[in-house]
Amino acid sequence: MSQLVLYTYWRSSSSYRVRFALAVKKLPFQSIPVNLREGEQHRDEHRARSPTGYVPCLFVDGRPLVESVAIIELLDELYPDPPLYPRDPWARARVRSLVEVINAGTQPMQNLAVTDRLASDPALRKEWSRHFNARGLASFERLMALHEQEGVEGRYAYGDTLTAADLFLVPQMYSAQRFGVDLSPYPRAVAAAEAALATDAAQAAIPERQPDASP
Ligand SMILES: N[C@@H](CCC(=O)N[C@@H](CS)C(=O)NCC(=O)O)C(=O)O
Repeated sequence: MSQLVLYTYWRSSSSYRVRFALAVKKLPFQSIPVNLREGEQHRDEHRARSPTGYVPCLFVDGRPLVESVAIIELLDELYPDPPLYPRDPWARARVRSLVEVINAGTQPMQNLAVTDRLASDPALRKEWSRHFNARGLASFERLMALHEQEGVEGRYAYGDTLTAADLFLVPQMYSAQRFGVDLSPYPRAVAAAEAALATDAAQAAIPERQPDASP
């Protein structure tokens, strides 16, 4: 088994995705916190391991990798059981589109790098993040409805097995709640996130259970 070291921040939704993946695959890892509130992500020593200056960054046997999608795909290839993507090409692509709605279309808008540039007023920052979280969840909900029309059924984001789509949805739902998004227009996404959150893997990954969590 590889030695896994995760540079992470408890409230980082992208780190949450990777912790969730590691837990689904029952992979033990060492967790090293990078305090984003204190700007530790901007230090040279962090940039040396994470060229983007972001978390998460996962070291696998001493080799660093950034970007949660790439990290999760690598873990899925190194440790295929249980799989995080379906085998069928269309189902796989459907899961990837759910992943990208969050990864590319939602989370980047709430990132500190964006909101720090936008405004210092906390209320304005919160309203901005709330807007883009709601917009992203609306897309996710509509995609789930489309998949339903194609016959996809089950308690999770795509069918009855946890997939990468759940690993992205659960942390985004956590962010949406933090930003005070009204979740009532997104019943499919809410139900899927609740089902995924009830799993042991998600419970192990939740922000408040991480060693660096603070009030
Ligand atoms: N696309 C990247 C996003 C990583 C990212 O945005 N990380 C945030 C925390 S969730 C971060 O480190 N932000 C620090 C900053 O903006 O300064 C991924 O999926 O890993």
